[in-house]
Amino acid sequence: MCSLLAEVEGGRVGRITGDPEQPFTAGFACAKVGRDAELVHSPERIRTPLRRTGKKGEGHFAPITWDEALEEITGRWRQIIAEAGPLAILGYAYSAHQGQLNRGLLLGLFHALGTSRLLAGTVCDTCCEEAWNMTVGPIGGADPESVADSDLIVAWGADLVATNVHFWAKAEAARRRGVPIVVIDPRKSRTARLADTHLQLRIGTDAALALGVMHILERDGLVDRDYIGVQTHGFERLAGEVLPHFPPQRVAQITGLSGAEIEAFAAQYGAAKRSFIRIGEGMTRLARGGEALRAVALLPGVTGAYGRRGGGALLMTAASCELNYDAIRKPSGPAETRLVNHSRLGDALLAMTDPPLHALFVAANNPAVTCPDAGAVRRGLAREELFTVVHDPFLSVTARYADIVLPAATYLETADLYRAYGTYYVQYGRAAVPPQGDAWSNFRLAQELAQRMGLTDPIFRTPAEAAIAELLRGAKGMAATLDRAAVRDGRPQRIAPPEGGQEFRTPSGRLEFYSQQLAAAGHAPMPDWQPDPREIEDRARWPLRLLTAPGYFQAHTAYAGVGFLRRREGEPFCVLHPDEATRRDLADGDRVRLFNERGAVGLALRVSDEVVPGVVLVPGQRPDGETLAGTINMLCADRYTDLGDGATYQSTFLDIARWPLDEAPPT
Ligand SMILES: Nc1nc2c(c(=O)[nH]1)N[C@H]1C(S)=C(S)[C@@H](COP(=O)(O)OP(=O)(O)OC[C@H]3O[C@@H](n4cnc5c(=O)[nH]c(N)nc54)[C@H](O)[C@@H]3O)O[C@H]1N2
Ligand SMILES: Nc1nc2c(c(=O)[nH]1)N[C@H]1C(S)=C(S)[C@@H](COP(=O)(O)OP(=O)(O)OC[C@H]3O[C@@H](n4cnc5c(=O)[nH]c(N)nc54)[C@H](O)[C@@H]3O)O[C@H]1N2
Ligand SMILES: [Mo]
Repeated sequence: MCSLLAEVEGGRVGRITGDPEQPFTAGFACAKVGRDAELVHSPERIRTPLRRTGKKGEGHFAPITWDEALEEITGRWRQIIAEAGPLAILGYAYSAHQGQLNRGLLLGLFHALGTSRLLAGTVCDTCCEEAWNMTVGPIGGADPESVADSDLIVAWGADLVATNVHFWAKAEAARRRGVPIVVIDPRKSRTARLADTHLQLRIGTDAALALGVMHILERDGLVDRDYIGVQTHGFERLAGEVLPHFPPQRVAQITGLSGAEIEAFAAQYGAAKRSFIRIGEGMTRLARGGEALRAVALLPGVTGAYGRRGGGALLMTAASCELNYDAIRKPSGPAETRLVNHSRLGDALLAMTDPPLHALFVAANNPAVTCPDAGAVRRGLAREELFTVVHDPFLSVTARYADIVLPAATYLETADLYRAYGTYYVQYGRAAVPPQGDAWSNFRLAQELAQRMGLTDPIFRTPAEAAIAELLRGAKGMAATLDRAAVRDGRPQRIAPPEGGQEFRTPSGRLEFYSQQLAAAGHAPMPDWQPDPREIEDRARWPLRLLTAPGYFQAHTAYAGVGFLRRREGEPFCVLHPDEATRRDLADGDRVRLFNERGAVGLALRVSDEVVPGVVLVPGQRPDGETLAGTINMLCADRYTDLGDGATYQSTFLDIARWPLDEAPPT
């Protein structure tokens, strides 16, 4: 969450800058957000509600009024509920760039209606979050501003220059004081190229590296016995049963790093008192991602860094923002319902029974591009009898499959309360400009649909300001200290945890090397590194492994409607190591086809040593229309991670060939 200043002139958004008064945003906005005037005023925005006139997916629509659209939607929903019950509707709103009211109240609508609900977040953070919760507990990590006091900074699977420029700015400031920056990433990201040390390990081997570092710390007497004794649980068992299996030679074999690199990093980490690990999510979007995250999140417990300001680890901060979310998200309705996992949306649309899904509502998500097995999602969306409504500022690929498309307001056109997931701030943001065209905010849409569906919960008639008061009522932890008047004033509110070391919210109240909760749920109680059998099988059939990473000038597809940023990001491409390219007689700039048993996509080729042989990197998820054909997620597996039922984009194996090919794609 950035704190932004938007200049407005003549009803139009002009320059957008970071608020210099908010210490983390510190006066600058990233390359994407700085262009949000072009997002708001993009000529590609949908101006009115639309009804489909062509085939699903074709994108032919005719304008209708809001009243016609809402009548049709609520009429169809009422009919479906009468005939098949509310579970035949799948309603969801995902994240986009919204605050708690706009994201939450659509969820509240479907909660109150008792429809099937989406287990959201599995494409993003459920795996890493579950792993963190089992290790540290459901609480935020180290304060990113404390990095001013760090003596070592580790970006572990986080491309800070792309996804966290404000943290990167703090890291650079620390480096000017002589603090080294280490990047642990399978590719030479921009962040890796700027770092002091880059450990270019193999994809999915982080647990082995972290356990190998612990092995050396234990061997060399660099563990903080006092801290371990008081603040952690189960280290002795890990040291006795797991760490002996991770001597440097074996870790080198697994990770592809040299023994010297591993020794040097362990010595550096062991010598540091206030080491700060910024953990990214990318390393958890694969089969054994949960285990990887657990192992990395345990490291600062071995040296006691969790106990010192400037030390510890940060995955996310959001869990420490304990607002009264239920007031918005769960006004009434059944506590339990049928859940659909984001990663198997296609399956659910195609094969769910008792009852099958007859209606789908999507807001702030573009599953036809961003979900795993996007081909299956599209086959599901193409079902003629599925009544689909999409609420979006743009005619996304998903919206092209809708029966009714509703124009959505962006965050600059609506008031909301924003909670950060990478910093410890909360802020009320007013609307900078009114909704463009006939756009409605999610909040307004949820209230109108709820009223027309006959829901009587007061929250569906509460103005935004009063709804924010509901979020604050009964807030816990640091969020309980939020002053309503100060929040209403619109200034950033800091809710950082009190000083005094990382709090642990596990059952033992300590950092859990050994987790009884995991054991009880049938998982390994301690982290380990094992090869994944299905990955080994897939690897035998396909020569390349997919590495995905966020685009620099695109955030998923949310900026696909900003021409400038599309051009800055460039033609959708993949990256292959020179050896792999030479072997296939492919050259930089060629057009290529990436394929596996799920499908094929067409992209431009860049040949570079950014990745090692055996890997193909595809940054971002560019919608078809920008690519030569398809979208990368058509190739991605829909299996789940070891923890949290998350998406496994990077457990995808594939091959590459010249584009186009004369023969039919091999399957
Ligand atoms: N510019 C930009 N910013 C964004 C987004 C965007 O799309 N574009 N998306 C936003 C969203 S929704 C999210 S969730 C966050 C995500 O932000 P981050 O968590 O920082 O990004 P990740 O997706 O985790 O990817 C970071 C790095 O992980 C590396 N990686 C991949 N596999 C492995 C592995 O096995 N081990 C290790 N050590 N590293 C690995 C990738 O090469 C990549 O450089 O970013 C947000 N910010
Ligand atoms: N291959 C691959 N796939 C990935 C990832 C990866 O690393 N690799 N990362 C995954 C991650 S971390 C995430 S979070 C997901 C993101 O997946 P999505 O949530 O599908 O991502 P966006 O492209 O941000 O989609 C948001 C949609 O919401 C619309 N929108 C923006 N603002 C608003 C609003 O205020 N109201 C409404 N109603 N709509 C709005 C945008 O126009 C866009 O169409 O993608 C996942 N997919
Ligand atoms: Mo995400």
